Amino acid sequence: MIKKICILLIGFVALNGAAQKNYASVNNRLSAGVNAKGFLFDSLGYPALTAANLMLSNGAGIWLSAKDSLGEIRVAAHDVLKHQHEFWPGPLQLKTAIPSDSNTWNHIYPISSAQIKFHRAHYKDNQYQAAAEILNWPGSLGAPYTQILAPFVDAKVNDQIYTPTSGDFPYINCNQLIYSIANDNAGPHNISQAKSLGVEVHTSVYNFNATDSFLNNSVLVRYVVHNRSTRNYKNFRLSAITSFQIGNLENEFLGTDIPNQTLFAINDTSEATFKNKLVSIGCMAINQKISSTMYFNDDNNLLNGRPSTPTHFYNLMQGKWKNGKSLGFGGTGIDGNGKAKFVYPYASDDSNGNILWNEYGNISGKRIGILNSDSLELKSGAANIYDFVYFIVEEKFNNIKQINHFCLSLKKGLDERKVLKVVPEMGVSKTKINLFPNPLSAGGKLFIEMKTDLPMFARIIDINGKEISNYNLHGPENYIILPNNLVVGLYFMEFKTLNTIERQILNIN
Ligand SMILES: [Ca+2]
Ligand SMILES: [Ca+2]
Repeated sequence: MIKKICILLIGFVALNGAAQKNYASVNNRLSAGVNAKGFLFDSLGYPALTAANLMLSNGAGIWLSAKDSLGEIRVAAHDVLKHQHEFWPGPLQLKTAIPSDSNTWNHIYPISSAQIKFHRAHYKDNQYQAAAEILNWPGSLGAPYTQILAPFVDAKVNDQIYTPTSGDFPYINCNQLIYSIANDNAGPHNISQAKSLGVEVHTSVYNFNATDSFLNNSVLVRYVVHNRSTRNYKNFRLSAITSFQIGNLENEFLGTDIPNQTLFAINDTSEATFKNKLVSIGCMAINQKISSTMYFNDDNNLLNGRPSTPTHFYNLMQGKWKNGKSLGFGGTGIDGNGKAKFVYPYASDDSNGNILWNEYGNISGKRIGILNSDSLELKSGAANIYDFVYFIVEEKFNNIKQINHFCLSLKKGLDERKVLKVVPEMGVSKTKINLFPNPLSAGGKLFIEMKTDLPMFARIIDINGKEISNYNLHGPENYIILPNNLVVGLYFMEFKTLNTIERQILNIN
């Protein structure tokens, strides 16, 4: 049923224009949806995370925090309980962090590799009408906002302006993707009661081709946080917040797989198994060090209840209870002994002698997990990237071993496909390219070493700018055989990728 809803939804998007929608989902074995506030959510029957007919999460998002130079705590939060967020659709103006109009920007941007392929093959055709998803891709914007919003390839003009009619196309490295642009500056922060950070958050939800069973059971969520304020944040943090619900009942237990940087939930056995399998869902941090995991309950408990002040959020994001008390090792974490940084780690906590601590002695219920990244500097004008993979595991058992096994295989699959490579989101970073040998002779083998996995278009041009030959390059190491008829003299090797262009002198002797 849910899968049908998702397919119908995408059909609707295609017919009526992607820009008119503020919610869409990517579909695989695991489906995920996102809205224009960067929230993976469940509203009007649209799931945050599902597999077939099975609900896995009814809301997932992020918390951001930092102290400013005056020592004041700043927070921006998604509220996984009431779905009233401290994020609004649209970008912020550079430096001033003035928000765009939230209503105008109340859109998400779904795109697929098939749509891009079709566009690239047909954009020159007579009568060709590009799909709404291609036309509406938020590639470029310009002053007073950032020039490049969502990654795209400047196919012909290389002017950093997204013009799909002249062959520009969205850049994605997965099967389906939804892009969402939000900010924390367009309204009051009524959940945390904190001042805003002045950040623009670009959320991408990816899915992958179904050929890899691990990737097929996963979606990747990338948050790129751009600091549009004039403040430098020395201890910026991002936490992934997930309200878990596997199936119909809120009867979950939490767990942390520390070596795999994963927070997960499992169903207790009071709920029927699904086709004789037990289902677990995990959230794994990919590119950031995780400093702690926590949870909170939907109640007024002074330690592990709902956070409602800037300090509450700040403490929880550092692995402490909201009143500042340390997480205890054992029990529910509020009544345990000693200190811990990770909640319910099974036997994966080295700092506590790998003593087993899981949740099986507790009463299962509604579980809201907090996966805390370590603090990082986020300077004015800079951006940090945070990748998380949500995944589903269906096994006969519901313990940490299956999570561990899945995480290792998933990481291998992601690595092999190079899906985690970072796109230069700002579109202005130069790629380091080394040519050797240089000088060399006509007909010789020229090695090109470049620190990027992005597809690269290269050409040799003479000093008058006339093209001699051109090449498509892929991967970090390449070589080309120079034409035999190059006469002695100076040339340029020109390299073009996404929105950047770079020339190097090539000396033929
Ligand atoms: Ca262009
Ligand atoms: Ca359940």
